[in-house]
Amino acid sequence: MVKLVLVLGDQLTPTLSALDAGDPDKDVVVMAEVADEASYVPHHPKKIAFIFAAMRKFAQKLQDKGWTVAYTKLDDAGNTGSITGELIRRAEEHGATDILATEPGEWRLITALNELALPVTQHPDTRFIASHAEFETWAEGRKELRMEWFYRDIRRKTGLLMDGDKPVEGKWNFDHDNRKSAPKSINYTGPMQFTPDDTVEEVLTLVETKFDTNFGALRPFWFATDAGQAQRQLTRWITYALPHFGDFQDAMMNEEKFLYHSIISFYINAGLLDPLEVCRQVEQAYLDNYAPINAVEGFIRQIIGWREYMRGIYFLEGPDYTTRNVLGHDRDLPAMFWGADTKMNCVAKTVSQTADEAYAHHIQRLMVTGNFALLAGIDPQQVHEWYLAVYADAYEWVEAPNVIGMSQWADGGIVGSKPYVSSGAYIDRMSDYCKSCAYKVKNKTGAEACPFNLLYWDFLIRHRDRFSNNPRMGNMYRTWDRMKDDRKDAVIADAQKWLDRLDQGEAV
Ligand code: FAD
Ligand code: DLZ
Ligand code: SF4
Repeated sequence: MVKLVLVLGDQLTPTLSALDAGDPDKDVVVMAEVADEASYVPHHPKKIAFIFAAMRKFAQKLQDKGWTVAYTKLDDAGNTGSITGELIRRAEEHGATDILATEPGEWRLITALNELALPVTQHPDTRFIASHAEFETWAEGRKELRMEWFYRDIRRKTGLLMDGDKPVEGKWNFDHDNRKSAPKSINYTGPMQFTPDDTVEEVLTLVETKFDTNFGALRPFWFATDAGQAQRQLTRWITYALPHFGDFQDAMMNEEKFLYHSIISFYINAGLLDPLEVCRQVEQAYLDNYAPINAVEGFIRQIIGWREYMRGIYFLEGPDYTTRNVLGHDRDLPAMFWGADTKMNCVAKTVSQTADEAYAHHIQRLMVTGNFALLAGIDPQQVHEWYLAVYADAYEWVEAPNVIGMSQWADGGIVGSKPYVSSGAYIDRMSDYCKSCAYKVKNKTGAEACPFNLLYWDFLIRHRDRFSNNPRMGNMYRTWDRMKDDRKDAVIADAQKWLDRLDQGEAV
């Protein structure tokens, strides 16, 4: 009996569990570009183009290997517009009665597949290092789910950077060495840029026609769209940038979008690169004495630590995770997130590079746009939908814990023991943004004061009851308490004035 094998746009991996469970001689692979997936948030055009182009190339690869692939293009006549609709249509067409799937990375689709009229077997996504059961076992009975402890278990499990049962060089974490501020210049020209071939060009024309009002620039389009190209980017990065990755991991620069970052999250998350294999290649650079331990450990921790941990949290916490709003924030996301004018140089730079590339690095996401949204009290669900839309690596399983948890503290501290908030001083220390900003980072009050300086205190005071007993935040409150009353009054009044202008739609 014929079965359908569903392959989603972020499941472009030859060893996918659903493909392993199918029979290339009998079964039919279903892949579909559908309106529902392309519009559940207004995805960045580069993200849509990347996924469609990579899907088309992956479908061709499967065909070359002997699979029958029922591929639906977005503008095909008969396209039902949803994954479930396409499964039903293809089941009728091929007389299939069963569907094999790999568990999607979003509750919405998991539920839709569970509710389908046809029987669907959802196989575990074995591209991750920790299974749901392993994460649940690790989490069980713990008071706090701190990533660092989970990460150590995964180091032991994979043997990465291990010397027997001890971490190499005697330490698990070298983050202390990874906080250098912005250098004068960067000795790396960024990710490999691929000229669109005929397949990519056809997709670009389609995306241009159908998604012309979405936020972000489609062209120039330079992403890798198959596994070979993605590996070339990884090799280029290991060769030219990895040795510097650790040092400048947290730095931000006006004229540098990519610094020494790997720019492989699009590719890993879509399935073009295998996370463990990526880590093994990076570990090899350390074993060959090519890259220092702080760079290599820092990078491997992002993948086997943070990436796996975020997925664990998403599935542990369940479908309501994205709606959490422990701090009760309800301000609308301001137009500056969609490219409207702002005088805040750090926000303007982060948003404009996001519009250009569907990419911003971790610290820009966390300490510029995320920090601002949290301090200003923006509705976390709107923040979540923005991140899900604008970044080419954003799928709910990884985006939501990063945004709802790490960045907005809307989950009440499951991901972060304290909120990631800072005044302008942090941004000034880690970037060259403040030098060319209309605001003055040294000013703590007044019309020219950096808004981060005002909003930082406003946030801490608004949430004093919740945070003043947090041992990691006591210093902040002690600093506030030592300030003169007239200074405190000025900070809070100026913060309110600034927020009022934001609410009135002024280009603040
Ligand atoms: P590098 O800086 O070179 O890091 C290497 C790799 O580590 C990344 O490719 C990624 O696979 C992994 N990684 C690093 N940090 C994280 C993390 N916190 N969570 C998961 N993986 C991580 N990452 C996504 O993949 N998708 C998202 O939707 C996403 N949303 C984010 C939202 C916020 C508010 C924040 C603070 C972070 C978010 N991240 C997300 C994590 C991180 O910003 C990106 O993984 C990283 O910027 C991708 O760029 P890179 O490949 O150059 O990464
Ligand atoms: C993100 C995305 C987009 C834009 N389009 C499609 C699509 O047309 N077809 C498809 O199979 N997948 C797409 N995706 C990826 C899915 O949204 C993703 O599989 C789920 O969000 C689960 O992670
Ligand atoms: Fe951002 Fe404030 Fe610096 Fe301006 S002064 S770039 S708003 S941190």
